[in-house]
Amino acid sequence: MIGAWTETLTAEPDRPLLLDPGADPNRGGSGAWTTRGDFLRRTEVAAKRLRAAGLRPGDRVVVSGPSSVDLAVSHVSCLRLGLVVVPANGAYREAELAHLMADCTPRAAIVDQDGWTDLLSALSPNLLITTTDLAGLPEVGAADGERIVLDVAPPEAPAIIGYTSGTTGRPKGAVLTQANLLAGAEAVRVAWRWTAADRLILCLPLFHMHGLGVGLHGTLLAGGSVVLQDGFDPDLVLSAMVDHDATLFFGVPTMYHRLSGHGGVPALGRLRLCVAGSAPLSAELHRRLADTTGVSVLERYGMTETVMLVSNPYDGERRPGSVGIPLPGVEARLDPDSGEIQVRGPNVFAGYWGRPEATAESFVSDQDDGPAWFRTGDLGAVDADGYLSIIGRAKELIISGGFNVYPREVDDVLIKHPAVAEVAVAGVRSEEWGEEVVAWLVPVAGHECPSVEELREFARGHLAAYKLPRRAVAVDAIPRNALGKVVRHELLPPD
Ligand code: MCA
Ligand code: AMP
Repeated sequence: MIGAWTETLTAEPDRPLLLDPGADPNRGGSGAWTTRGDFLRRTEVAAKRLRAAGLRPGDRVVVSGPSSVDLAVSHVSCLRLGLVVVPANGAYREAELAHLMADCTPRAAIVDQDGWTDLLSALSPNLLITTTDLAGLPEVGAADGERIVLDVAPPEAPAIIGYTSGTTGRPKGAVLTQANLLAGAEAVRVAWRWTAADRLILCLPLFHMHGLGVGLHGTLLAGGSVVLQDGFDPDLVLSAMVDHDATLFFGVPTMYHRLSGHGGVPALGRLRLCVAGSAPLSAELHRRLADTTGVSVLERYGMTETVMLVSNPYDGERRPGSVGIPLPGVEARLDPDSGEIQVRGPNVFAGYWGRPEATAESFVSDQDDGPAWFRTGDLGAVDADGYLSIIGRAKELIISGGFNVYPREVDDVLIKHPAVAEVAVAGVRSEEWGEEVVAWLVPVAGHECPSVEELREFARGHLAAYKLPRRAVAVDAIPRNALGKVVRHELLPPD
């Protein structure tokens, strides 16, 4: 991966590459871009400082912060040194971070999140902790620097561990190799005709594959440029499209939903390509955007474990309600019995960190000696002309605004409320969020059922805010099967 980027970025070093949110003139910044040459130099210096601080190839490093050039530099410098980046959602609370830390045992953390330094050092007293400006790390003299070799991680070396709930259980670390990252970015570069002339507006967080593995890595591979925004603000997104002559926008359906209600939405029509993913884009929203802006949004399908898998075509019909056809290099099929989508290709991850059993369970092998197929946990249907639609999920998962919520993780926190005897959460359709977390509760005898506000307050210290229920429904019993397992699809949506 790294070799491919450095080759692209070495040419024409003065071309603009990244605009920091703080440098954006729309926010009072200087308008100064970080060029390709600046970025290469900064990532080289940073990688050498990380090495001088004692980090070695294969060490895990938690990286988290609002989007910024410093964050991108930190990320890429880790990859150049062969470190393994563990992106972490800034909304994580202590319990979520503790799980990640215990699971991947990082040696260092590069974090800009408020309060995380204390939290992380309490969780792991020997952890090397710094911010994305690498404050406090040793400087490296020219002679010492010469001896530090960069960009030599082999294709099979782990590069990122992305936490995701997979099909079951608590979040697991999906190990993506350097080769997986390259394959993931290369597939969309080719399919979406991504070139050095492109300019992306990127307001997706850099701790998920959508923003990181597609938005940032794709830009580095194609040699395009990117306007970084730290969060989604429709005014800033739309004005940036105009002011920076953007050509690309990538977003989750919740962002398109909010943009569709904004007076400035025709600005989307200036772009060469608008891509949606991470959750289903409703056919209705697809059509509404086409009617108001003339844009046929290109929907694609991916996963943390695989980067991108399937995409509507750049040329040809972008079919509402479908995710399209497999990307170059990706094979996809439906399991004949369950209808599960199974995939294989150079983009498919190496396995879950430290979990051989979970890894084995998530692959199926054929008799044909070809690579094993990864079980996505998504259910699909294929049209006669090969277009794939995602029609359901075999896995217990809620996707709210593009963020994954694993219901049992929420159940396990809410059940600790003293007035709750039984609880189960599930996703309910929502126009804005796609799915909304709703909690069904059986109160303890003699207690009032807690309100949703009370439940949110109770759980806020333990769960990232996007996992908190948005509605609560009191019931007499939670539907369960003969084994006592919650049957979530029998939880009836509130009116
Ligand atoms: C924020 N909140 C949410 C969500 N986001 N609640 C439910 N679902 C969410 N997704 C909470 C906030 O914590 C806050 O809670 C309240 O909602 C209001 O926040 P608001 O300002 O409206 O939200 P926002 O900050 O504008 O965020 C909405 C968002 C964001 C921009 C859509 O959720 C987002 O960036 N989503 C994209 C995530 C993503 O990149 N996913 C890709 C993963 P309170 O008021 O209680 O504090 S999937 C992936 O990577 C694969 C490979 C793929 O296919 O792409
Ligand atoms: P994550 O584990 O966060 O990478 O989420 C991956 C999951 O997001 C997939 O397994 C799908 O369930 C879902 N997903 C991604 N893109 C789409 C899409 N275009 N339509 C429907 N679901 C999607």
